[in-house]
Amino acid sequence: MGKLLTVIGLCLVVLLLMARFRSRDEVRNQAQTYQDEVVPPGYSEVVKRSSDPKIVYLSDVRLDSQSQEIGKINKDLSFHGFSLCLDKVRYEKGLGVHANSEIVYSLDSRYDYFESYIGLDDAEDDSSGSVVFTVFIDGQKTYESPVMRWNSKTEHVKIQIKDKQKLKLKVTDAGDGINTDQADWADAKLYLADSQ
Ligand SMILES: [Ca+2]
Repeated sequence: MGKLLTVIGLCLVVLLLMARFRSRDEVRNQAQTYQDEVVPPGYSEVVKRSSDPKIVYLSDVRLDSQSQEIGKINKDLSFHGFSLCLDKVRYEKGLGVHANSEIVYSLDSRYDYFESYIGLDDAEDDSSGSVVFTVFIDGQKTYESPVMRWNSKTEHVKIQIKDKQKLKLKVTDAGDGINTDQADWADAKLYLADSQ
């Protein structure tokens, strides 16, 4: 009887160990699948999160208000929930939006610069999507992009915001409707003022 209990006990231990290793494999497989989903083939260049303490990513700060004609604004993912990708470059940080969208942040004189890379997300390649990005600082239009389509080159925006109070980011449909107007504020960030 004692031997039988020992054998049963050993079998239980083996079964528990097998289950543990299987669950680890499942987690690994899930991670691989997730990776495969979010990184399209051919995307080797990645703009990663900076470790510079002066940099604050918009996707990590509280926004004042947001509105979007369809769906929700995504943080660090495209509108459809994949990696933010512009011109075959993948960005770890940023905002995935869809026209027409508007996001407002309080600056409270805390920052020196706003910076971002912008464009129609690569998921919309060969589509009829078209958007215009606009940046307002304290109610004044400070930047407006050209009409950006799937084959437009990524635009780089860097605006001084020293002593400013409000930042508003808009993406509009370029006047032809919002069909496939999936756009990215990639690597969108603020630089803390020197006195911070
Ligand atoms: Ca459009």
